[in-house]
Amino acid sequence: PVPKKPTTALNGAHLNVDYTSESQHTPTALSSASTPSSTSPGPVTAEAYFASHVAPKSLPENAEKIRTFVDRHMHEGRRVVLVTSGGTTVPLETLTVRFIDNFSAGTRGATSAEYFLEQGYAVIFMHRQFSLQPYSRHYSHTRNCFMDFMEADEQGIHVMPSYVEKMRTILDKYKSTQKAGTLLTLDFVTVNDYLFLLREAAQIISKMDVNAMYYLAAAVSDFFIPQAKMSEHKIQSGDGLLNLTMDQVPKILKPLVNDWTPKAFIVSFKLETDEELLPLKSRQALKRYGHQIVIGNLLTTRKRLVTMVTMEDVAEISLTQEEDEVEHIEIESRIVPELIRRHTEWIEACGKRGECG
Ligand code: PAZ
Repeated sequence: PVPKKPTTALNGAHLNVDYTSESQHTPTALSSASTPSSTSPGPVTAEAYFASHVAPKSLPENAEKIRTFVDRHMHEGRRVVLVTSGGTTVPLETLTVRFIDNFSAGTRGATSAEYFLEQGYAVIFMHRQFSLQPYSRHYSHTRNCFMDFMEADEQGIHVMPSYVEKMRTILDKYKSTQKAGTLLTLDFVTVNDYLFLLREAAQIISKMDVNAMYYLAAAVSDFFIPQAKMSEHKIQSGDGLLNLTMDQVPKILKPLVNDWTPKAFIVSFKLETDEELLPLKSRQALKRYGHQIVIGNLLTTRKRLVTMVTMEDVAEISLTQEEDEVEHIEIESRIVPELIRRHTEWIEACGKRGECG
């Protein structure tokens, strides 16, 4: 019989490597992961999280960029929106070889950012490194590689005539955005990068008294391994199973709404896969955090149907099959104007109450 090695706690941590078999398992890291346990201690508070984690090195530089960007656009009379986009990673090791990721390519965020720019907003685009970006999204990644739209001859390299018109429109928008300096892009990789950057941005923007909107479309990890409990080096396979126990990521919408930026107009997204759960979870988020709007969407239909939930009403925004598949209308072209309309109403109402900021 194969002797069973004792469970090894890495750095005295929750991350346990459990060698249940010496020879029968291939040495992959995530051969088994735990489901939420009823004995879990629950999420740490955001305060405790920030006190026990190290900020990314790029934070001071990014903070300065945000300050300069917001200051300029505030003085030029533009509204500011902070868009989060793409997924966060959860590293399994400090010197990271392996990490847990999610599906989001950043389509929602990158597409929405374009529509906000078109409507005159200055956009802070906080995105997962290498995820889709406004404008270049039309020609990046494997489905729309820019090289498929080009040809070469003796004169040089050209865009193929049938694609010129569409590409010129996008190129013009891209160039005029660059010229106007209305897009600031900042990236994150891990959930830790994301949390520190969002807090920093919110606190800076809040101090500057600008009527900002937050459009939180990023897919943020719910579980993570705290720095203090993480293996420094690559987890050794030991030819056995790996059992992971992860902590819950703090719910940062609460401090965002109550402490970091209490006067902002905040729109969060809620993703579910079970359509029965979505309305309940969307309403729950709205009540729990007290912000302005939750947009509910399902993984399978998110590109043609979303539900906008506020304390006052519930409104569906949808595309018909023809609009989606034949006309290629993007649902963000309907979500963003509706949000801008509501943002305007909200600014006017809070102006009357003397509570804007
Ligand atoms: O990046 P994408 O366009 O493929 O997906 C967008 C989305 C589903 C991640 C976004 O619409 C969303 O719901 N974000 C919040 C996810 C959540 O934490 O519930």
